[in-house]
Amino acid sequence: MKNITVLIPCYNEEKGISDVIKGIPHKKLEAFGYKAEVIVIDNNSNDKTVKKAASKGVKIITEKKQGKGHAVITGFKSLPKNTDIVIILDGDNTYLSREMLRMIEPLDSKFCDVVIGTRLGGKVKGGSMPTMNRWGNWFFTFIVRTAYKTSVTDVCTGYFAFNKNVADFLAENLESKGFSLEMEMVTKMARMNYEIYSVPITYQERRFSESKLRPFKDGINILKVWAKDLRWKPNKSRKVKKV
Ligand SMILES: Nc1nc2c(ncn2[C@@H]2O[C@H](COP(=O)(O)OP(=O)(O)OP(=O)(O)O)[C@@H](O)[C@H]2O)c(=O)[nH]1
Ligand SMILES: [Mg+2]
Repeated sequence: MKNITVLIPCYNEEKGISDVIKGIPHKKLEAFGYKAEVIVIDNNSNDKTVKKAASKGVKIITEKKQGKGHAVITGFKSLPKNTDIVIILDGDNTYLSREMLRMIEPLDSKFCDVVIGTRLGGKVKGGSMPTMNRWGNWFFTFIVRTAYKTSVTDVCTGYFAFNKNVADFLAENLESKGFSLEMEMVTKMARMNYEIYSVPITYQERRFSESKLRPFKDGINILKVWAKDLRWKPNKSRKVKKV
């Protein structure tokens, strides 16, 4: 049996979190030899996020420093020792936890080190991605593909699967506080020559809660990280274990 740890960063997601947790296909995963543990990383939510997650019996970690970046980095640092595969998944129920098995297969078959769930190469439902965000996502993906020579097809996605050694590398090397996290993960993983590929996923409309993304301000921060990491170099003394 291989152990999967699913990290779900949340800030005021009382309307989405239950469905995200309920949708995790434990039976199907077990049939394929995986056991999944879920960790919700809460960031000072002032709604019923924690109560709802707790009622589903998952582990909850509290991160005081606000921001998705802080939450995910804390998640990476809190992984159980026996974890083999790490999944990150947003808590707003815009990504489908039931599509998880597809995220894992390329890791299991040693096709790559990291899997990105691609919305741009998958299904973008209804009004889930406003035009400006869609343009932004295509733009960021294009500049990463050209400058970092990787084949990723959706840099700003909220659905990732990593081999544990990559998650350990990220735990030590990430600095993003907020929404530049995904850009920082992809650019640094590309700099480390980890093999990153995408599988198509569904992106559905956020139905109840508010988006925390501020397209212009966060867009600038994402671009800054892209530029900064062009000069980022891995620590030579670190031995990189790849697939
Ligand atoms: N822990 C924590 N999670 C956060 C914070 N901000 C956002 N998140 C979570 O990160 C995920 C993505 O945030 P969203 O607001 O959905 O941002 P987005 O998916 O880029 O934007 P939309 O397309 O509008 O949904 C969600 O699960 C949020 O709850 C934060 O400050 N702390
Ligand atoms: Mg979202």
